[in-house]
Amino acid sequence: MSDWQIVILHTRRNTLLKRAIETAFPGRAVSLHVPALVRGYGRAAWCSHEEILSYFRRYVYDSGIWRNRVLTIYGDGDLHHYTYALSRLAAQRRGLEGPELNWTYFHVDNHRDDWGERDEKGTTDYLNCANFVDSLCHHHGAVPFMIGPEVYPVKDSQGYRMNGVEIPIYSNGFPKSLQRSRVWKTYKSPECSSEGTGLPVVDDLRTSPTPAYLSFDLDVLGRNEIVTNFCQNDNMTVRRLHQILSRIRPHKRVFSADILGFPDDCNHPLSALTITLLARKILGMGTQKLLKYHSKLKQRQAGLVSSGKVDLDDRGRKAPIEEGELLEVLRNG
Ligand SMILES: [Mn+2]
Repeated sequence: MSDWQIVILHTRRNTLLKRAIETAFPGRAVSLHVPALVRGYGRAAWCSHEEILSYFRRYVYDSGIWRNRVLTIYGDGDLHHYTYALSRLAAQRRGLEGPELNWTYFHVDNHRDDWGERDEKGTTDYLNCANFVDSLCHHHGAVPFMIGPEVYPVKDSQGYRMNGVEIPIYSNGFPKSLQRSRVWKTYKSPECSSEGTGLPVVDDLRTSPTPAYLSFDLDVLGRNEIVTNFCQNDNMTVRRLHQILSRIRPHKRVFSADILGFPDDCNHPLSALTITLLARKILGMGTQKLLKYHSKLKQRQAGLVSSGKVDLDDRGRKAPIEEGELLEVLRNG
């Protein structure tokens, strides 16, 4: 736990998330105000691979901080392709480089983010939040491990093919043993969905590379747990994510991680608590006490929903606690 550092990238001054994380992790969190991340939204949403890397090398990377394991917490779901640079910086620092396929990239997300239009070599010129995962694997030598509801039997059983390189795809909803079975080899439909909450199979965790980077897009969680700016997976709770992490941890050496998906202009203290709980689990800290409190708040919220006072589809919805109460609880651990 001691060699983890938290870096918060925020695009507005003094966000709820910044206040919550700095309170929950005193002395361990560094905040970086990076308004340029969303400057000219259209441009930020589509960047070349080199633009993203050089931006992060220049404005985000700090050789002192990145000597440690880094948990980066940043921005809303439209920015997920920044993980392309964050995972690269962390992997490079540990001498993990492409094209050896020597580390595992865990993509924990309600969406796969590996759908883009590609040229005949299988590569793409620009990155955005929906198309970066296969580029990340191809350029940085990572093997993808998908945690979430989206399963693509044909694509998954073939793996990524880019520039003649084949990269296997692992998934909690579609283990390798199933991918190899005759039923699936002849399965023609490109897409099917799972609940997304299955524990990854031990055999898959053993055969994928041991060094691992974790990326959590918070839309993998249900609307009871958190507010995001994308459609969410109501089957998933933060408690279940903890179980999935407990399954992964004995088989992997996690070298860094990121969490994103909570919009910077969102004021929803229950969401900040959910993120804190996920961060504590990633850092290997205890979570029982806060989980109990979290459950209590979700019950309170369910009451507000059933009486019609709160609508879970409303992104500006009221939380079952005020920020002051949350910070007090976080301060006391
Ligand atoms: Mn995503």
